[in-house]
Amino acid sequence: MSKNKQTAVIGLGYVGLPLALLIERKGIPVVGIDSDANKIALINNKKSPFLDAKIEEELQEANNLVATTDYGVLKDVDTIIVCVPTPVDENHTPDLGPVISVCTQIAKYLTGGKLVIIESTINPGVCEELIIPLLEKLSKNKCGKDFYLAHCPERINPGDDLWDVSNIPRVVGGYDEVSLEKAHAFYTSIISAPIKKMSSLKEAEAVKIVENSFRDVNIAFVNELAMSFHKLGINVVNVIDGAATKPFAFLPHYPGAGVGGHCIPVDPYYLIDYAEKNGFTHEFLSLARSINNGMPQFTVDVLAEELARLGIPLADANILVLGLSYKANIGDMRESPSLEIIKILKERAGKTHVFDPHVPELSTVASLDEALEAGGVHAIILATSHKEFQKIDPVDLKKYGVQVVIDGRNYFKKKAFIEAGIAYKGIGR
Ligand code: SAJ
Repeated sequence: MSKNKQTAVIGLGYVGLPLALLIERKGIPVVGIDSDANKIALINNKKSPFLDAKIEEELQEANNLVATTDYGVLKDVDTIIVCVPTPVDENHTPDLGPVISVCTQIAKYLTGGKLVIIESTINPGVCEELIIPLLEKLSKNKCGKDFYLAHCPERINPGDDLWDVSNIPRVVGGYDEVSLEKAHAFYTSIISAPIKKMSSLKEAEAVKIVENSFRDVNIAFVNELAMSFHKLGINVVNVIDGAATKPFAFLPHYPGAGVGGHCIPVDPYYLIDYAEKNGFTHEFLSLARSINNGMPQFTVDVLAEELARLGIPLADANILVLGLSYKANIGDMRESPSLEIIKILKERAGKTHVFDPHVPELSTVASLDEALEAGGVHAIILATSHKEFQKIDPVDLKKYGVQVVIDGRNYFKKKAFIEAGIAYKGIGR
């Protein structure tokens, strides 16, 4: 990949911005494009559009990254990387709207042998059945001749200090050999890990869906165990840790209040939907999704059970939910189980307060102390295991009248809560 060629990264979120910063660090001229003018202004002022210390730091050092809302810059680039979201709607139906609208823009500039790489997570068939026909129709150009197309599914683990865009192995598939080689050469020039060539676009599209469906079904497995062992009085976490002493053929996952994020609870639906359209019903993937989607309800049911034991109807109880984001130590609320828990509490409980130090703007109290000092909190649900919650002292909670703690991430030390006289329940322990 010659150094003086310019690259464009479209979509400057959790995937696109770290990628654009990596490309810049590798000395390849890069321009970032995003439809959100506020995000562009922040980035051009070296401010991260989302809470991420690593991104803040990298932005400070990036002197050659330009961000813009103007797709016109595409006429001067030779590699275009698409990193826009591929969400599902409230009925879990895949929404390729962002990909389609970006491709509609790209098609205006698709001359001179440009390479288009799709990083967004898409199901098998999207490149060949939607993206390439759209690009060819709108640009009146031919893939494999006037432009090239590859798929390199994003792999990012928000909040992970060890694995990041520069060292996570990737897979890549191409429309044809030239597309594949071009994309493979590009990623090999910026990533230190192996880049595996897949033998088709469909295989590359399937890899990401499969790796995340694998995680979703494994989480559903332990979530179902947790609900069963809750009845049986068996500590499921101890059992999983026991099984994990087996040095082969076991991969521990842990039960919790639900599965959130932009990947795990979303990606399986892309395969479920595409397979259904092609005559196959993924019963297992669908069942795993419904088990995981049911964990917020299970968490509130356990709360109601514990309050009832103390003679407190849930409807009369004031609840404090700790954690809004879907994952510890980041501020991302996409598909967060906390939101479902809060929705259920608003229908069934007394007053509901929320505190997440990573999402202050949506917290109803500025701190845990503020919620406790206001008095009247009967119970706490820990929905996200932020490290800030580690220092919570059950003796203090008891002093403020908290009677029940439901540990949605099995994060706290159960014994300390029981010794403080607080009714404690985890998820399956
Ligand atoms: N979760 C559980 N039990 C588990 C693991 C996760 O309930 O044992 C829940 C989490 O609380 C969270 C959700 O599942 O709500 C997703 O957690 P995650 O750790 O999978 O976090 P993500 O969504 O950031 O997943 C990313 C993904 N990366 C990509 O899609 C490229 C995923 O594939 C990675 O496996 C994951 O990071 C990772 O390994 O941490």
